[in-house]
Amino acid sequence: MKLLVTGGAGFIGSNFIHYILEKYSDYRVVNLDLLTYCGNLENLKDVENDPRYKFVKGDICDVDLVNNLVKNCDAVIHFAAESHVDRSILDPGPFVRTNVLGTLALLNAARNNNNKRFHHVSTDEVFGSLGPTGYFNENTPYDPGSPYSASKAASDHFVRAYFHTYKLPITITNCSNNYGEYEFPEKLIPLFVTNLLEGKNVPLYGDGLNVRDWLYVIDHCEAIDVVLHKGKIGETYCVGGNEEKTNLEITYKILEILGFGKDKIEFVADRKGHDRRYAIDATKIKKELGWGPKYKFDSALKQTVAWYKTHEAWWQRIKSGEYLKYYEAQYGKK
Ligand code: NAD
Ligand code: TDX
Repeated sequence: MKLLVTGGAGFIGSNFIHYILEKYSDYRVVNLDLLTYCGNLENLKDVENDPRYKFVKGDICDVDLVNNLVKNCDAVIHFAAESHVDRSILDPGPFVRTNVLGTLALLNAARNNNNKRFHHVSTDEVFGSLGPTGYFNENTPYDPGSPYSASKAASDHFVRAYFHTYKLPITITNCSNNYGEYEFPEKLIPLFVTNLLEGKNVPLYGDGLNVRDWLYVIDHCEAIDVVLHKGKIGETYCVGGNEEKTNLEITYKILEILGFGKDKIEFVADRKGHDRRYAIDATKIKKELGWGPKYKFDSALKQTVAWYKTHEAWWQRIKSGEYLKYYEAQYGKK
């Protein structure tokens, strides 16, 4: 099988490419990535010479390019996105462009090339915010709160509309917060870990009591694999780790692993429109496809923290703003 993976140089996409190449010796992967600020080919250094893997630098909004790439693949696994909520609050424009128009360009390419199989990677944030009880499931109405989640919700609607209208063979996964290796250090866990390793404080928004459900990235990759191969066409699957934690709890765990005290916590102004709680009921994917998370939060968090400790050069290059120079030296001018 030949997969077109979009956004494969990002956090989840690079983990997915490693996962697929390790699991399926006869699969080929083409990675289409624009290498925006968070796309990083260093994440894929160990597969760059693998004859089953090919990197194409390009934009998912480039209609001709995506048409050619989609034509030559069996399935599209669509990760590429602007993914950071705080950036979407500062400037929603790029989120609409990539997440909505880019998805549309890929859908049209899939439709124009014999209705190619299309898997769309989405988020639980499209459902909005929960109160202290209850869970999101596949029937929860969409109620996105941030420009990021609004753009992801719009892309989900287009994907579903292409199934309804054109019978494009799609599936969608709506997943909770991922953590693990290669996550860009602007998100909660890698930001806090690397700040502490640099001797800095950790900026906790508001009262620190917002709740997220956390899933180790390899469990997410496995869920996508299962849906790609066994999922029912036209269906959505909610994916979660059943590991609800407040941000304060996560912070305490990271402080403990790294041997720091609570004095490192700096309560800062809250995120605008900060969703209070996300939680996923993943019964459908468990019952219908037999998927469930294999990793436990405490041990996988320790493993993740250990990775950041041993990969200081990786995140230092990003955090010191050296990444662009590094990239150009390694791979030529952008
Ligand atoms: P990321 O920000 O780490 O990576 C995104 C990748 O997309 C980068 O490599 C970037 O260069 C690329 N990209 C951006 N714009 C592009 C464009 N126009 N053309 C081609 N490539 C482009 O994101 P991530 O955390 O790996 O998330 C991947 C997907 O999973 C996203 O669709 C996101 O909405 C979804 N998701 C993420 C999480 C999470 O916790 N991180 C949870 C659920 C769903
Ligand atoms: O500095 C911080 N301080 C803080 O308190 C940051 C960066 C975050 N937070 C809080 C905000 C959230 O309640 O931590 C929580 C997690 O924040 P992020 O890591 O920014 O993730 P979130 O906004 O929950 O979104 C993530 O999960 C769902 C991904 O970025 C999305 O792409 C995905 O769809």
